[in-house]
Amino acid sequence: YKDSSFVNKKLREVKTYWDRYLGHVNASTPDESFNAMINVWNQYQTAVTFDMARNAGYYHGGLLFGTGLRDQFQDILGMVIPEGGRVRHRILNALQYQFQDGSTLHNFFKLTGHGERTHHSDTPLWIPFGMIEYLNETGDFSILDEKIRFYDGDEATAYDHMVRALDFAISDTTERKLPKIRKGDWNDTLDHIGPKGKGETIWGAMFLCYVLDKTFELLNHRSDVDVEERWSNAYREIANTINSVAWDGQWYVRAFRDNGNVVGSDSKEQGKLFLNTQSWSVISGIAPDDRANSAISQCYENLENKTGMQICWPAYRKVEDDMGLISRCVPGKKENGAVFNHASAWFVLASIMNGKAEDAYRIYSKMIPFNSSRKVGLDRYDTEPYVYSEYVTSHEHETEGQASHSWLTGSSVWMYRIGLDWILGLRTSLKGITVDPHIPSHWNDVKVTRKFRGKILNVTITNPGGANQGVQQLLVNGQKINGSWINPGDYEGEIIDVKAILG
Ligand code: IFM
Repeated sequence: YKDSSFVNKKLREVKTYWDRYLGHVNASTPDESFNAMINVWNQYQTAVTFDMARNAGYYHGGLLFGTGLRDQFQDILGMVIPEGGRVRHRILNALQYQFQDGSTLHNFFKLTGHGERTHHSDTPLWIPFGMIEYLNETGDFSILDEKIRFYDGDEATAYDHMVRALDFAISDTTERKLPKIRKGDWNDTLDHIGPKGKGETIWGAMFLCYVLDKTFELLNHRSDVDVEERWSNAYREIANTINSVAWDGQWYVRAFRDNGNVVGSDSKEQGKLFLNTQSWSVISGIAPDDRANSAISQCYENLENKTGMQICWPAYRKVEDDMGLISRCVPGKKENGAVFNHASAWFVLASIMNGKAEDAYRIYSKMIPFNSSRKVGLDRYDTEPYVYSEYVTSHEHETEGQASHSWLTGSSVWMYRIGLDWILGLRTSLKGITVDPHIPSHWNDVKVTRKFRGKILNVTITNPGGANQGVQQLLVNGQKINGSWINPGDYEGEIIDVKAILG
């Protein structure tokens, strides 16, 4: 780097790399904060998380403490759009940490190839989650035939790894067929609810239903009738059980402890209402309409803060030994009642799915770091105002509005994909991509460019009647199409022109 022409060459390469990377998605809406996040900062954070933040950073040394399998499979959500090949490699690499019975290590150490088997109940389920996301984006079914060794020997195809993960999760359940929470679920701080192997996770049950549902298109595509029948039955049985035992009257409870004592109920003094079981009751499709409406409304009523949604309320102020770390965290921070961005993002998704696009956008917009930091002032916000942080302190603590753990959070990829897939509405599946926006009513004339399976989609959304959702007309290359799915392979040329009219 002593030679300036070499330096200039390298700088050009860096610029070319980022232009190509960021060139996969570009949105133009009336909200400049939204555009700046989707077009630049969100995508940048996705890359930093994928390559760096999980290994070394301000808060976490992945090389030292291990890389989480659950985190790996979510991180691909953002990266799969520009770098499908790298994601393919990462999925196959992660599968080597799975056991023959379908269970997995919870985390692994990149430098040694070893890891820890903690028995977090959700970890195996992120395998099918990530696999389906990869297939939806790329349509590359060849990954399913790749053979990978299990951590305890023998090998099987990636498809078989996926089937074993789900079969394991279905079998690791209590007598009434609810997942055992064991060492925790997505929420790492619920680590003492089920040490005896009896405690149940209701969020985990909903997540299991969601992942089962996510696989049906693939099972159908492969005509895997036996598995489809087995898993459809499992879905129905678990969904029915949730609805018969986990409805608290106004919302869904969060879990049951080893001794059957409920978590997340109005009857409790602390931790009455947990955000995740309300969001996932909708995302998983298990909630009947009246319950879904009540669960979502209760969240707006009790959990909305200046910077997003609080993860639970009221925060724990007394230690509960049969809850775990959550009740030892500072009230209003971390999983103990902070605005936990990852969970808040899922609420935005649920709220959109529940038909509340306008309210959902209010929450989405509050969470955009430019806006959160503006509300409380940079001195209070503390972290980079263009990066999602794991959490922002809620009103339950005197330092309300203080952010922490920037870069190191799955919320960034979820905010990116909820913005792209649900607000702008460009959702992928095996059969292609759909245009189904859920936007604030005052947005008219939105433009999005998105690369997808070797094509460039130039999408224009017009909204003459000030609607939130509902495409009245979809034109592809000037032709009105029936239905809402676009298979890019059906069109000649690299550029596909799409016009959606809301009404
Ligand atoms: O789900 C976890 C994640 O794996 C690590 N950070 C905290 C999240 C919630 O507990």
